[in-house]
Amino acid sequence: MLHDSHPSVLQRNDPPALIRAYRGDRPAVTPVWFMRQAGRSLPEYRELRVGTDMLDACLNPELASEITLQPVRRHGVDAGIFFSDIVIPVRLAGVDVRIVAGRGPVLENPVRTAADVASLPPLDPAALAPIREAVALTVAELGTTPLIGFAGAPYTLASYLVEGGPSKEQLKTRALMHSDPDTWAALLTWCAGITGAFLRAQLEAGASAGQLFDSWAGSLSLADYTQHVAPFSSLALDAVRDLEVPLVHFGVGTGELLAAMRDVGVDAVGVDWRLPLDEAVRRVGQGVTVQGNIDPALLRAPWPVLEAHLVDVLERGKAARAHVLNLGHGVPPDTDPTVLTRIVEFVHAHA
Ligand code: 1CP
Repeated sequence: MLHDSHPSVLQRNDPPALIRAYRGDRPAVTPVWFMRQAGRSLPEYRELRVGTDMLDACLNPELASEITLQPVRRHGVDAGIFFSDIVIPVRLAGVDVRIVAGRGPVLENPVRTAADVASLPPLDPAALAPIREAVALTVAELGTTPLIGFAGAPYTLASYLVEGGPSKEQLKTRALMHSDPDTWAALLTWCAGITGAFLRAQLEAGASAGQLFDSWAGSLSLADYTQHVAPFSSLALDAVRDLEVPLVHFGVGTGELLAAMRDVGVDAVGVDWRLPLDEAVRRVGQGVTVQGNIDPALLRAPWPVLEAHLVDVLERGKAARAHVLNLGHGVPPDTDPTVLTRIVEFVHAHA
């Protein structure tokens, strides 16, 4: 019967290694994928993107789907990650945000006052149609390889809205959190709503897992994170909990926050390169899977140096209930993609 061979049915009966690992059932071979595996490290990506604005590429279903598939074909990774951006739901709500090459998301009018927050527009669910279409196209092509959907966590999204662009320490954002807690709560509630809807659209269209990127949460104290940020990350994930797909929570420099990030209610936590995985496991316990944490800097080291690092990461990952190998942050744009393929081959051969 046709519907018996649909990928989601196959996955329910015999889940792929990645989904098993996220759920805590350690597969024989460690699954591997790379944050930012789609993108500028691939010549085929650079070629496809010529003449197309970043956010326009994300909203073109055929293009977004093809870019998502490129690294899966090339590297044989255990998952695709949907090609999009955390600011896509901001743009789809009608906020003027652009991605400036070499810089990142930039807003014409930053959101800083109670009046700015009150005038943020709602996200019309119909606007998510290109996302649903791109995911459906991609899942159909991927067959049994799972697709990971993702969204930005409310704090990281809010930091772009308040700062107006990329920022190292998010000073204005963290000042607003303390100076005007009501405006802060309204802003993070808006972010949670749009980002939760963006993630839900991907999961409903066929993505098999969801990753919440709180990339810049590492600049927060544990107290600020717990009080002013975590409740809104949890709210964003409430939008998808009924779908019962595995959820992953990642940030950079979040060693001190890992247990609090786990407590938002996820199946796996992503760990950057600063904290050895066995120490991360000591902090989060056996109730979650860990994901990480190759140092992206070592992608340019001679292979024997990188191989020794890989072995170390794989061995430390054995402290966890299950481990998904990834980088500690995204693939740097100037990475030699053949190194990524070699990592996948090595991890798949390493029991
Ligand atoms: O022209 C280009 O190629 C633009 C570069 C680029 C790409 C390829 C941007 C701009 N976004 C993306 C795609 C993207 N963004 C993906 C694709 C899927 C994949 O991983 O292969 C994902 C998951 C994101 C998510 C994203 N966007 C995050 C969270 C992940 C992370 O790296 O921490 C963040 C913080 C953004 C904002 C953003 N978008 C783009 C850039 C350069 C940035 C970061 C800017 C900054 O440092 O503040």
